[in-house]
Amino acid sequence: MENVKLNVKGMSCAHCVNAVEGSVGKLPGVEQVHVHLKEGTVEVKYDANKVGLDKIKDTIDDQGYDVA
Ligand SMILES: [Cu+2]
Repeated sequence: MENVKLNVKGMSCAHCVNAVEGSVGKLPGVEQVHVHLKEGTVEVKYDANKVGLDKIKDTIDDQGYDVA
């Protein structure tokens, strides 16, 4: 399992948390996803054999947020 903390801009409320956690959490291979709203970060635990970091970043981007 890989553990990564991404800096994500634009998340401001519970809706954003749900959008990010919901979409990333649905990806096959993602074990756990947690948004830290005040920090502006997203922590993801994932199986690198099943899902790539690029895919995770793209998914957050698709929800309308900027991944650093
Ligand atoms: Cu929001």
